[in-house]
Amino acid sequence: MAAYLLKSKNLINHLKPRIGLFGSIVSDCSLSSCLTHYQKSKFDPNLRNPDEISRIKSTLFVPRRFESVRAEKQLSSHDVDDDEKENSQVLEFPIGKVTFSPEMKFEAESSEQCVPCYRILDDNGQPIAHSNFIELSEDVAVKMYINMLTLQIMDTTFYEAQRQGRISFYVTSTGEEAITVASAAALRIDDVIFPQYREPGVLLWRGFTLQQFTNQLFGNKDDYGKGRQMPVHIGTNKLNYFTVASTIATQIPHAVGAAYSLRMDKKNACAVTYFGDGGTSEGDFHAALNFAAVTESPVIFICRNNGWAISTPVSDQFRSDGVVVKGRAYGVRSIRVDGNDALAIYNAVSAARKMAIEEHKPVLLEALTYRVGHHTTSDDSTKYRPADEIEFWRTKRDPITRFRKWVQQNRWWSDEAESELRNNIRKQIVQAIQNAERLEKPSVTELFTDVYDALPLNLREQESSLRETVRRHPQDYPPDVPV
Ligand SMILES: Cc1ncc(C[n+]2csc(CCOP(=O)(O)OP(=O)(O)O)c2C)c(N)n1
Ligand SMILES: [Mg+2]
Repeated sequence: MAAYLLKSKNLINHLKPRIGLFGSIVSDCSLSSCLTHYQKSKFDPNLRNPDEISRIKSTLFVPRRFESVRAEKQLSSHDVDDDEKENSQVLEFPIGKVTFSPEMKFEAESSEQCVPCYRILDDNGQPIAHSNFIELSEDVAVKMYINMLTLQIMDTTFYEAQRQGRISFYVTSTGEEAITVASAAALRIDDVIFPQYREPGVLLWRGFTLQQFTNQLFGNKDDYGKGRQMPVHIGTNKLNYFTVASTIATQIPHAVGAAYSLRMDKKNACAVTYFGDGGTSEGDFHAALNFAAVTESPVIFICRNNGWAISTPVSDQFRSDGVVVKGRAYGVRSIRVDGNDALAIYNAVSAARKMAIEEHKPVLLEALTYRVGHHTTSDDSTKYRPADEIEFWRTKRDPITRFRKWVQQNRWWSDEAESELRNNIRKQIVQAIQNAERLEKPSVTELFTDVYDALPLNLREQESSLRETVRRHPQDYPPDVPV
């Protein structure tokens, strides 16, 4: 990939100022030197228990620092040498021991080097030197691959269905399939998901069927949301998947609250929330990280940093080294991962889940990726970004192709299996669309149910006013909605 980029000077010049943090992906050398070896670290046998923590907490001004048993020790500008330590007085402050310094030194706004990006598979699907990862079973790896490919075919077919006017709206996950599918594979069904809108891969992994996806898109009477949500705004309590929140970032504090409750109930589960880089520009993200840190809640924050929030590039959203560095500011452990490497995502989320549940540590994971599709079917992204940038990520950095190479090297997949699966999935989706179109819509009565136990007067009035309006102007309302 580096060679490709060197050939394409124009592209580099374009990418650098706009998506500067992707610089770390450009050089393979920086990537191979940054592997974390969390598996080598031993688990702390004297894990703090919650009772012990609350005892300590009652002494407000006792400084306490939680030593990480898993995170690598980090060198920082705060590390002072022994002489300095001896000479300086120390301020015992609730946050810890603070040394004094005669030097007036402002903390730099950024470090010289970007935080490295954890990766296992190179662009060619080969494990990079010294990579240390959990061996995936054939079953899990193949299921991951099948889900990623299914998601890709769903996206193509449903996108076309929207263009044909059969559904009103659609959101693709193109280019980001590895993040959702591989993270879901590393979680357990009891882990509660708080999604944004580009994470149907998690639902696929959890067994949401193609027919269920399609019913939701068509808002028919078999849609769990009873036609009340926009297409793609799925929710199902059967799969511990909260309804999609497209009011950006609102799901992030919800996840922390849920995680806190899981911890109080001593559940062997965590909350997991997904959001985009755009979500980190909202106050909810910051409040949530802080709240998670102080409550020591088992929550994993998964940020899909895909370079764009609709037409706003990340360079117009923040000047920090991406999102990963924000974890440290709030006392949240964090890692940057190559979002187009399914194996790296799987490994990082597996480790994060252990930390969250066993150590009561919230974890922030920044997955570097790229939104290859338009923002939604209401967008044309070629109006604000160059076509060759999109093409580069689509052809050179596709996460599905990369993972397929690895699965096929292991002799777990073949060209025949590939074409059989592609045909099969396409047929199933076309059939699901035909079924969904035939089913009638939910009744308008459903618009008013499921919020109040007994319908209050103002809603009863609205309901009868709606019926009356439909009766008087039938031409303005869809004929297939029972009134
Ligand atoms: C509170 C709020 N503000 C603005 C919007 C409009 N909006 C919808 S999606 C979006 C961009 C989100 O970008 P990002 O979080 O990076 O997710 P991505 O679409 O890239 O996956 C915006 C601004 C919204 N839905 N909610
Ligand atoms: Mg984004």
